[in-house]
Amino acid sequence: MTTQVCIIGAGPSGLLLGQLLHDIGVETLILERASLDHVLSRVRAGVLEQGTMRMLVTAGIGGRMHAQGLVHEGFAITRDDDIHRIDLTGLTGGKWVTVYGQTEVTRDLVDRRAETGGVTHYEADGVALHEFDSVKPYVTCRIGGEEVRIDCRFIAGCDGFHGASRRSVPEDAIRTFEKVYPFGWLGILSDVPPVSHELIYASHSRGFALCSMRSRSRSRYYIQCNAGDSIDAWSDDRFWTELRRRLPPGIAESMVTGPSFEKSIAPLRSFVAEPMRFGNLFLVGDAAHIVPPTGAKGLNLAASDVHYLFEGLRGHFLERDNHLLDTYSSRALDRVWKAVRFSWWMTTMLHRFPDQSPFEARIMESELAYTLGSEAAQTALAENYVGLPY
Ligand code: FAS
Ligand code: PHB
Repeated sequence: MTTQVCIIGAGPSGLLLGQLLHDIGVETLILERASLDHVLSRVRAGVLEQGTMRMLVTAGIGGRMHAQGLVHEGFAITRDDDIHRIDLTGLTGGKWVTVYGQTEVTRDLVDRRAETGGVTHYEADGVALHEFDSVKPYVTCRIGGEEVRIDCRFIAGCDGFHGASRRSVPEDAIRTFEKVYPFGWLGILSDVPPVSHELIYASHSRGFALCSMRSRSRSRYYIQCNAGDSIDAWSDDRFWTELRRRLPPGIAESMVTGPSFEKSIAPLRSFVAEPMRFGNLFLVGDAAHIVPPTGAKGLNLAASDVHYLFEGLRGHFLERDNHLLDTYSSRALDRVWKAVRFSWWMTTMLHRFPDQSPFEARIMESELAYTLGSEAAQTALAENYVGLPY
């Protein structure tokens, strides 16, 4: 088989890049390790920046997103029993975010690729990348039990944190930066109306909590839990009781609870791999970086990586100009590190760290108190939350 760009991974990065390239006549082939059902069963991000929305509209999937997505012009931060609203739109000169689940984004991209004739091989086993430091890279894998070789001009590693792409790079060619947080997020989905029409980020002496949603009838809630926690230790009743204890009484009392139909624990880490290009292999999205979900940046960073790489590949294939391809890594990393900083800052300010010294705990309490009392600090928070420019 041959193609122009072989994309490893059919998550949001791979599907969005594949669609944008397909729409300008660049041939792509996507290799995905999991089944389509498994990819569509994943519950992850919930908040889209306007830049991400623009990319998705360009890729032809604006319809359902605009019909079902919820525009959010602010969110609340609670500090024990106090409630503070962060006026995103007022502080950023009119910007907002949209609540529309990553599961739906993935479903829309899968449907769009099928409609427009793009090829994705699911359950592709043993994907291996070869000679990406040459002008004739190729990928091998097993599809339906048969060994397959795909010759291509470029490889886009869109296969997430645990994928094959970053691991294919020689150790001496890549530098990684990592911080693992001493806690996780226990999240549930439940078909009950959200407790508030906007998100609530709760900082509490018992730990962090987040009240989010997927629609006006489907809630997404998270609580900070121990890094080694198991969902078996968390019945629905125990979850609801703990969530309510971390919220101001007025909010807790008005919360509608019900059975969860999804429950999972996500570990939290900050991670960046530099550079994001190795010859004709480009790392995109979670394959290159991970952020704690506090700042809702993971999916949105994947979208800005795709923006930079798509621009570079369009220059190469349509204008015979490699400048934007050659600057992909530096342009993407500049925005990545700013989002990594913001996600680390918001996580550190809102969570309780078991290993924190009393001095550090006071400093973080003071960071939150200053932020909630300063329009300048809230403006900085808001401009990062709605998304820095590409
Ligand atoms: P993805 O990991 O989504 O997709 C990579 C794809 O590559 C997957 O389909 C995988 O099966 C495939 N793959 C892996 N190895 C392969 C191989 N060897 N061969 C072929 N295919 C392979 N972000 C937020 O903003 N908010 C959140 O609340 C949030 N919650 C999250 C919860 C969890 C448990 C995780 C893991 C992430 C969460 N994220 C969140 C971040 C998440 O949304 C990512 O940023 C987003 O999925 C990035 O998309 P991709 O880069 O496409 O990577
Ligand atoms: C979500 O709805 O899943 C969500 C929202 C905001 C975050 C993280 C996750 O910061």
